[in-house]
Amino acid sequence: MDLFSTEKTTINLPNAQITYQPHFLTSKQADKLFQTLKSNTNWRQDTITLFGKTYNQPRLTALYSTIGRTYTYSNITMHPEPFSKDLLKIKSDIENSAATKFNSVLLNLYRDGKDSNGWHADNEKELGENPTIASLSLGAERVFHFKHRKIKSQKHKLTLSNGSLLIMSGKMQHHWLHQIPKTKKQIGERINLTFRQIF
Ligand SMILES: O=C(O)CCC(=O)C(=O)O
Ligand SMILES: [Mn+2]
Repeated sequence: MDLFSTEKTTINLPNAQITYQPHFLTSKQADKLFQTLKSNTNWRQDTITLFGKTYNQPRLTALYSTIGRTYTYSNITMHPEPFSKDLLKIKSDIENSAATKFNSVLLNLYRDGKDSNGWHADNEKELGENPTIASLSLGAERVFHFKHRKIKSQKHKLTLSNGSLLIMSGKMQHHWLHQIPKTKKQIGERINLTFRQIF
């Protein structure tokens, strides 16, 4: 059975590479995985502290890993859970497509347009020198923004559709920042999975 569309766009950027596959999963497969992950994930509400004030992070998260070690980003320490059967299956499909192995996945649940993910790079030292990050999107479309840290003309947007797979590689996490901004549009929930190799 032909499960995956091979339509794939490669975007060569200064100091980075992105590939985008809009229909990595069919919309039916993506809807089903969304429902499974929405119900079966132990979603956490983390807090962030900025200038001594504590706020709820504007999304819910969960971390799964084949290694038990904690993972810290933006001063948040996450305790991974073991991979579920559904997540192992999608991990293996993505590894085949990306020709890379992953041992961890961070899940984000954006409940509506008010949920977001601010400018950052996936550059924690546990991810190694030039990490390949594979990002699967399920549910509502959101706009992914990315900008070069130094070349101000290098600023781009990509709408991430239901069932799409975005792969960031090369030196992207050194030289670029990315974000999912809030939107005033009335939109539904979205789950994003970023597969990573944590050393
Ligand atoms: O939701 C997305 O598409 C991006 C998520 C992300 O950048 C992250 O979790 O590091
Ligand atoms: Mn990121």
